[in-house]
Amino acid sequence: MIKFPSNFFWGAATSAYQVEGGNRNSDWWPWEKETGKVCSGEACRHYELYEQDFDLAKSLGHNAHRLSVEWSRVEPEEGQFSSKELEHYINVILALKKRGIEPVVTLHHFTNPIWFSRSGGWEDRRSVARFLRYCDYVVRALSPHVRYWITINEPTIFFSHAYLFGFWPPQARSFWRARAVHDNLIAAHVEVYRRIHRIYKAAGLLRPAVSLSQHVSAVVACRPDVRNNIAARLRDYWYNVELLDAVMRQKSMDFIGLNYYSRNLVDVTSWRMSSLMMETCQKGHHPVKRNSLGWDIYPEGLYQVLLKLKRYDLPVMITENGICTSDDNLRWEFLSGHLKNIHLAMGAGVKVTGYLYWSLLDNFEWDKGFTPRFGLINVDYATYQRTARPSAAQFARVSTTGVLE
Ligand code: IFM
Repeated sequence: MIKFPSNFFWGAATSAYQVEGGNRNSDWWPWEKETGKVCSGEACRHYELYEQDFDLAKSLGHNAHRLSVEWSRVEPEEGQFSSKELEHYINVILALKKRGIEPVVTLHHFTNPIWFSRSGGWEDRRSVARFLRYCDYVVRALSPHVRYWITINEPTIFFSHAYLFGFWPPQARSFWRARAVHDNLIAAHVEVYRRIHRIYKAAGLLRPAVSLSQHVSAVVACRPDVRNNIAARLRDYWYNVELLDAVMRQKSMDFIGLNYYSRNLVDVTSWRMSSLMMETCQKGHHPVKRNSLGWDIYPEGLYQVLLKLKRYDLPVMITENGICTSDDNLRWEFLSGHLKNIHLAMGAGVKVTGYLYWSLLDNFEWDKGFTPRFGLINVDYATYQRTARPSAAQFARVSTTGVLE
């Protein structure tokens, strides 16, 4: 039996674009149509059904919930803010608070307003001031109700997928463009971090806790030869550590928001940069179970990552961890396996403050569409009917008692 602290945050995470539906002013919306990808469309209709979804979260014993504000709703045209949309997010936050659920609010989760993308996006140095202006507007309004903020979700995934590997809009494949975005995201995070603290201080509010959500994978050399070891070190630095180090140097993290999913099993066949950066074992060495997108299930990696983060000497909140699968027994195996490793890491001195499963609902998984099912709650996309999965009830037993049997 494993016991977690009584003040532990238990819950799930979502992001606006993936669940709300109807985000027409976001850059993903036209991109889906231009590229012939699956359209996010109505997504889960969470924009209308959020009360019902939070009732479910409450009934599942959640005491925290991570959500994001969709920038393109709040500022659909440059400098023109929508008080109606802001009001919506205030109501969403109040709906959580009414149910005794602590909101963890993300200000940027992959999507941008169309006007922003068309005027240089994150490559443009003006992006920092633009993002700050939007955050200022949102934070002033939500600050009386929110203590936990995530400035930017998975900045490393964002700039690599959108600017380096060309998977997501604007589908660039350029090291230098990605680098410019990387630098601007860091600057934006630091500015917003400072602005949030200033706003709370001026209003005499309790000190907020501000972070970003960093995607960290367990980088493991398949065979420990020189080339694999070097590639593993480089990858760990590029994808996991560099950005974290940069924001830490600027003292702009009150806790670490950690998104952990899988391992990266390094097996490189050449010294080419692309191999060093991306090549993984294709030979089925060290086999483990996988999720429906083919990602390795590797719970011990979470323990390894948490121990690495210990050097920053900050509390860690798991802001995402989850599995897409059609096998709900596997979901529980995944979840309980990761919880065990969190507990082990806590025993080894890592201060973990909460666990937010990705995701509360099945949702729009970006370029992969609606097929991957990450939810504790099944969404029937024909009727928008929600049904909690058995794993959600198993997780509820942990979240309500703090005990994992
Ligand atoms: O769905 C995404 C989320 O938007 C960011 N983190 C990873 C999840 C699963 O791919």
